[in-house]
Amino acid sequence: MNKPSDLPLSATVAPSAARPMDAFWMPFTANRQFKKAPRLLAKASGMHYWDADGREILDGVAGLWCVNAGHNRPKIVAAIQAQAAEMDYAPPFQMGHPLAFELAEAVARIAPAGMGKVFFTNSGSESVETALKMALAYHRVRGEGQRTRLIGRERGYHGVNFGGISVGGIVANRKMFGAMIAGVDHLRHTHDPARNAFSVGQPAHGADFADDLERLCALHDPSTIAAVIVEPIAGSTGVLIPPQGYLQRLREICDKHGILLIFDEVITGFGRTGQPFAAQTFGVTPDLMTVAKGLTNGAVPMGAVIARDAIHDAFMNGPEHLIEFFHGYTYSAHPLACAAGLATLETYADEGLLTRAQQLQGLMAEQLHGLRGAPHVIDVRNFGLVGGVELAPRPGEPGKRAFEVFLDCYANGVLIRTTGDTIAMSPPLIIEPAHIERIVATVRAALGRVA
Ligand code: PXG
Ligand code: PLP
Repeated sequence: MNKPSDLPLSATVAPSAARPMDAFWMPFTANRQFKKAPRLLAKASGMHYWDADGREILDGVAGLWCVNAGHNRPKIVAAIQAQAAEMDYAPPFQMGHPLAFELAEAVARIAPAGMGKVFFTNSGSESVETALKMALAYHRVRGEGQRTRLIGRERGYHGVNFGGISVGGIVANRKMFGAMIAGVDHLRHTHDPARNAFSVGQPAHGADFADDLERLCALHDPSTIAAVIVEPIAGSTGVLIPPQGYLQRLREICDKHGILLIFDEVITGFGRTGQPFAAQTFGVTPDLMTVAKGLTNGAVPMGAVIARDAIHDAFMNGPEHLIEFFHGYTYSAHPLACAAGLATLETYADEGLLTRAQQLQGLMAEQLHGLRGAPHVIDVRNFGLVGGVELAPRPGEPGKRAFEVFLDCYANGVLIRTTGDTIAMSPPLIIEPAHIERIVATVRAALGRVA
């Protein structure tokens, strides 16, 4: 019998009329609008998706910033299939399986020096909750349990669980959910279009935005602050590139006051910026790093917190029979995810993908900044293989113009992502120059068509 992937799409996907859509409450989706005109993906390979009608769509966002090696890569597919047949599940508490240890070693090998400990989760959101708890507990095991405050940043996205939305700075993700966790404050964001619009790569102005942390230290007293969490590049709030010197300054202030620095590398991890992690690209080593997405190429849900050895070691001092960190998930280090992760890291290494953005970022920058002057464009931002194109909002209808650009591009066979009125691009790292040109040309044509 044919494998499903050998069958024509018409045989694998029933016509939409036959498929009721009422039961699925879709995440981060305008459900009623979507169900009136669904966009259903059915198949994927390399740089492309195919929709339910067999139409080819060029993937300009690596799924959702996660499919860094491109879709359905043979090693990854084979590893997941083989592991599913060999051992479906192994309990992660007081038990282990070899692939979990192998994957942790493989992740530690590409992490910044001194960050050699890997705690597995199942998503970016869970990685954030884990890192925040790790930071609080770290201070407590060292006798500084008074450090309970967590500092996030305006326009930060750290997933959707309670800790993540509390330190996060996206109003829509917070306003419906009450007071959230207590003892959280926020740095101001770094977006400064008046000085930095159309910057190529890192903006020149704004290292001093990091001094906002000194203001919060003065307000709360630094001895009450456990950790600061920021995305090296903010993705979900419209691709905000750190100003030159900003991350260095944050690191210095954290060091001065004994505050842990957490980089949320869920989007920037695994090659997006031209090094395995943005920490390496920007030359700033955090204390904890949250990752997910590209860890398994999006093929099986998995995340991780990568910790400095010294943080892990601080927990390892009680009696040996006691659990050191009361935290973990049923599916931490799931065998299928570990198999996918190992095959993903092998694929990245085989093809040099973790540094490939270095070769393509020049073309990416040139193409993206070529959109300056196109209708509605008020800013272009880029770094590595990430691009953001910000549009002037249509008066009274924030986000609608960008969403229409998204629909127009999709109709013309290119998948992009929009957040507010910013178009985001984050293609698989296997992208070829002609694909970059096609994505940008499709966006340009769409900009010419939307009102
Ligand atoms: N931190 C960061 C920095 C993220 O970008 C998460 C945490 C949460 O990961 P999970 O796996 O729980 O979703 C993310 C996720 C978008 C978009 O359109 C980005 C994300 C998720 C959904 C949409 O930019 N990033
Ligand atoms: N809720 C209940 C009742 C549970 O028993 C568990 C785990 O055992 C959870 C939630 C947490 O689930 P997970 O470990 O998949 O995050």
